[in-house]
Amino acid sequence: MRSTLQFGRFNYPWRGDRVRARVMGILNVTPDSFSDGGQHQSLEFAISHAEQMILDGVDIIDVGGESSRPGAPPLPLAQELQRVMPVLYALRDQGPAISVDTYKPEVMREAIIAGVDMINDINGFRAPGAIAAVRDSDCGLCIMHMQSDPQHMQLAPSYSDVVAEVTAFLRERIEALTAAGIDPRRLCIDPGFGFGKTVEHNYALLKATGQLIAELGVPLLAGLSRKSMVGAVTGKPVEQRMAGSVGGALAAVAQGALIVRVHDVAETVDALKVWQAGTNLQR
Ligand code: 7PJ
Repeated sequence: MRSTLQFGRFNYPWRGDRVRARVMGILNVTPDSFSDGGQHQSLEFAISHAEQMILDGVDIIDVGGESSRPGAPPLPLAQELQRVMPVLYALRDQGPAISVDTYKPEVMREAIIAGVDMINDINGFRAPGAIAAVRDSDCGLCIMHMQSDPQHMQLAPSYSDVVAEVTAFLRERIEALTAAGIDPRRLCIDPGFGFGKTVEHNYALLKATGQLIAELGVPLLAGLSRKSMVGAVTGKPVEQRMAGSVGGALAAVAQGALIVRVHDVAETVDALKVWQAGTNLQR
């Protein structure tokens, strides 16, 4: 039975009665978004944000240097390394698991040297060299589905059956990774909310959480924090989507998601604690 997710220094049961849903906190290291003080200031800001997430009870910190919001241009390799690597080294021994959000094989290799526990690839390890970069490590691998690429994905998302197509994509990537000799216990899957999907596609996938897990036999990570699918239902702008995002995280966990990727760590941790105390989660 493959009933634990094994990644880096960590081991999470994801089937049976010892399951506890985990919170992945989003740490964006993108200087443009909050400061004009350049490299040093963005490092300081990232570290203090991470320290707060640790106080708030985060399980995994997901460090990303490239904005993958719709229409965003790609970030050159050297800049991504410059942003992300100092943060990975600074956070490696602070307690939580460390993940890096990247689709570049060169960043994956450097991050593995720095000792990250997980690589979170919005591109599903499709880049040439991505599988080779991660094969001989023990880090976890989050395989996300994306239609098209960040610059074009929201122009005209189109599926004849979104759940079937995302399932088939994830199955193919699981097979590609395991065919290269990668232990399936290192893998988790992610339907990729907002990545080449309309609001209807996103909710069809959220409702299919249990089906994706059952069909693919791999734990699932759900990332819908502050996304437009939350705004579409609540009518709220991005800065007022916290409660809606917590509701979405609970909907995913109720259907068997193991990890939720969120901006609002404290609120999500509290919601999951009460959720867990008030339910008998059996999967
Ligand atoms: C996701 C991600 C997601 C995973 C981003 C944002 C956009 N990685 N990276 N899943 N989203 N695995 O956070 O709004 O949904 S960047």
